[in-house]
Amino acid sequence: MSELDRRFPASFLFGAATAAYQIEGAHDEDGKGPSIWDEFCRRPGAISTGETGDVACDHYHRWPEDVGLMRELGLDAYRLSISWPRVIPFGTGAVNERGLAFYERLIDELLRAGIRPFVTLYHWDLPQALQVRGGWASREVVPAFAAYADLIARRLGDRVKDWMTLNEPEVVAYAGHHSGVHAPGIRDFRTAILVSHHLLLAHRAAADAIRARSSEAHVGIALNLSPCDPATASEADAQAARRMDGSLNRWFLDPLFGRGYPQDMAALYLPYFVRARELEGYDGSLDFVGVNYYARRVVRASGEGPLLADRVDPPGEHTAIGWEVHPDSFRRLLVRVHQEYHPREMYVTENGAAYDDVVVNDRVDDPARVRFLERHFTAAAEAIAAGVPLRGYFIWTLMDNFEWAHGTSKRFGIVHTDYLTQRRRVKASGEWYRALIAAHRDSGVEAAAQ
Ligand code: IFM
Repeated sequence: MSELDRRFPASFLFGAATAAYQIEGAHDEDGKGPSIWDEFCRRPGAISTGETGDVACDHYHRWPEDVGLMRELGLDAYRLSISWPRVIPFGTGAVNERGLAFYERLIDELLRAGIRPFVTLYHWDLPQALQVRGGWASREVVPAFAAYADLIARRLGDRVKDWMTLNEPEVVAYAGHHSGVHAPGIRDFRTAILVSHHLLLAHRAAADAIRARSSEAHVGIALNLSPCDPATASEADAQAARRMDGSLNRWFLDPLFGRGYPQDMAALYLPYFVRARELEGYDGSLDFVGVNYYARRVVRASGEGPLLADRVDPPGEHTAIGWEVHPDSFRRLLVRVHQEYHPREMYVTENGAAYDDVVVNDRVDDPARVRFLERHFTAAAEAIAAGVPLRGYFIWTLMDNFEWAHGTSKRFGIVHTDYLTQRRRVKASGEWYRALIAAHRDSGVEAAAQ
């Protein structure tokens, strides 16, 4: 472990993350309403394996065992999301008490196990009833999200202190409304831009609602961020990389840190409608920024698409989902967010890798994932040494789960899920993580004793 544990401060939180639709299953149980993913998965061809998340990891029924696993791994914190249609089946109006009770039980059990819950309000499962009314493309979604946030903060805010409003608004906007590879499967760039704007407004409204209910709340957001590098030394590629950076990173970071939309991007998007003035005076007032990092983007100029920029697949090492392994970009990204935006606190809210894991003699050996994690934790430690206020790190993901358009074909877990039996097996990477966390605890104890 090369003393990796000693490179994190004593208070550092080692966690793992999941999302409701990817693990819970029980898609229509106990009064839950349908979400856009329940609907999307039923469209022929939407999911490469033809699966749905109807059962996923059956976490809705197996949560005591799953909290037991977290305890066994020694996690300090667990990032989960709440399914909006499980607690408000039609998105607005009547509350489903049985759905809320599920999250109350889960959170109580986490706290009993000494695991700090970090709760995401929106990890992509919009109530289908809201989609019928226009979904994120409709302004109506903003007060609806604020009312949902108010309900959750009122009912769970005595026990949950750490909140993320949205997971990866960029993916919600573009995968959901431009490429259409995610629910609701819309393919229209203008809609995607409008959705990104509503997401930012909804973030702010929800943050205000949470803070109004709980003075101790610590509110952030989880953003998918990546350095964007030009494919060649040409000026055209440098500019294309800058546009990609504007769309992926700055379009969200700048407004959240009170700077409004980046001017270069607002000018580029003008033909597609930007209500930039609505963000005047906007300050996302984040207590922390959550960074979801998987890979950098390598970009070249192109004659097509609104950004006139294409992603290039660089040579080198890749994971089973085809993403480049590039830990130094992770360090660069963390340092950049700190130096350019000065967030009070930062968390890695997701980082991890998909590999084609197999069970052999009842064990899952995943040396490539262990190596991936070692290199990325090392990059995070280097960022901390450079002054980044990084407070915790959530591995994506606790257990193999429903990987959206890839179904269950991509395994990111540090715990293996056998989807036929629902048996969980801690992988070698899970054992590696358990050892890292235990060593970190011991080194903290030693430091305190000195
Ligand atoms: O599984 C997803 C997660 O829901 C959001 N961030 C990326 C992960 C891997 O694709």
